[in-house]
Amino acid sequence: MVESPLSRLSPSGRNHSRMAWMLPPLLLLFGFCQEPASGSLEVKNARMPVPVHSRTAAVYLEIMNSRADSLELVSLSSDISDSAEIHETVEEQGMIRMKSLDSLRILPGELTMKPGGLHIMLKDLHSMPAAGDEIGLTLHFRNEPDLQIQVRVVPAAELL
Ligand SMILES: [Cu+2]
Repeated sequence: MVESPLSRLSPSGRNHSRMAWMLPPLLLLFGFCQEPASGSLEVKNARMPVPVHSRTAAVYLEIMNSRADSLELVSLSSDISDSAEIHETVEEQGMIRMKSLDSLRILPGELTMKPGGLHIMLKDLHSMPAAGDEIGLTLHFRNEPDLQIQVRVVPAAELL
């Protein structure tokens, strides 16, 4: 990789305060942003109840869409599983079950994923996270750059 001024502005180089004034123009120039919140999209309160087995784990979060149009979440990838799906909880003939969605349209405003509703489901975990851990999750959108977030692992009782 070519050594450029940008490489010295990585998040680890926080003591380069002398160069901080250069950051906004550079971000504009390269259309580049490493923060989990871009101007048009913010994810808050991402959490995962401690999984009880390695087959599945649920993730709940809030997405704030500040764009004028809707966002479309098309897929996810996590650092503890190969498979991550968008799930919806539905009631069919008196039975509660989960349905996998191909994509999720997020209207302008706030969308809340919560137990008994929309959620993200990780399958076949490579490792079993414990309360206090953080796992990495990347959200892929059709019409917005990828968003990388950290998900807090919390005791299941915290979600009730
Ligand atoms: Cu599910």
